[in-house]
Amino acid sequence: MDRTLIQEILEVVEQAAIASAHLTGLGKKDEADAAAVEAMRKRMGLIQMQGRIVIGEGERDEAPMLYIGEEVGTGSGPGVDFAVDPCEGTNLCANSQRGSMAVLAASDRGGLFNAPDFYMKKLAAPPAAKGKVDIRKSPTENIQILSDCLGIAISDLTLVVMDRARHKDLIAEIRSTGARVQPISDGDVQAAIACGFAGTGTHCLMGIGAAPEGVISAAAMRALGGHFQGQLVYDPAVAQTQEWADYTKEGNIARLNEMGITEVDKIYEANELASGENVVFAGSGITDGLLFDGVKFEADCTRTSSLVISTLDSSARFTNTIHIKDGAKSISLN
Ligand code: VTB
Repeated sequence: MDRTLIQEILEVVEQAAIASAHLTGLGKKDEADAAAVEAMRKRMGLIQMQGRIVIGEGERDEAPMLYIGEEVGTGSGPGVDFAVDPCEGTNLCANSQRGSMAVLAASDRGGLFNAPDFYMKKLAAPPAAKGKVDIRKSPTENIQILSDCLGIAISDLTLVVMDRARHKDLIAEIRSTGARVQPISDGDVQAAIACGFAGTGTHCLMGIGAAPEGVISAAAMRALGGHFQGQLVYDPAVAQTQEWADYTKEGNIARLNEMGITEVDKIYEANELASGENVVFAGSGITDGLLFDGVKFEADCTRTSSLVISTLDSSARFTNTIHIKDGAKSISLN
């Protein structure tokens, strides 16, 4: 991978965000996702690379585009692996709520963990707490460590947790320490990455979300120098999700084993989930969020706000782009 890829990847997420944004607030989450997928794939097709989807919309027989194993790009050039989530937070997008975005992570061939479509227990924290907090420790211990590392009183710490039945005890424990909980309905990728920057008001992400998106969060946090750990969740009693109503713990372990994951309780560090020599994260807002705004449609242009974090040049670029319409007459500065 080289630096020219940064600009290309930015355009990929911008195009996906614009496509989904046409459908925000219409209650059509599948359509919003499909539009983002199509736009992302189309723009990826123009990049001089031998691209490959390692995390995408699902297996080949269940997803027409951006399926796992799909080759993307022109077919010549560097080998690049992608983990994509063209519309992260589809419910947020469908309901025009804050925090949906088009995201992806890219790395050199073999540089992203091929996460199964399972759940993942996650811990994200700022760079100052990297390697100090630990997913093996209790939430109470980690909150004390966070407070010490950040120099912020426990009562001033805000921890983001997805608002799910499975987190009832976690939320109660966090509150018992005196720290604040910000429950979110969806979108733990944005919450994880927000921990990587000071001033976002988000100091930590704890709890269980989707595993594939954990790889995207890990790539961003590795490039930022923040803390991220993940551990696969295979017990339906822990995940407490309707989707696993007919699954058993033993069956899930067998599924993981079939995929080659035998150490099912392994704790993955950010640099194991995103292990390539270089990693790039890119996200573009569909709706407004913590890190950047969503797409704005105007008479003469469309505006996008995005973030690309890259180890290629150790940068985090916040970018506002004006996409000019044919015959535009007046484009305001902002
Ligand atoms: C979603 C989504 C998150 O995890 O909720 C999902 O909003 C899985 O959790 O951003 P549920 O099945 O309980 O909804 C994420 O996709 C990412 O980890």
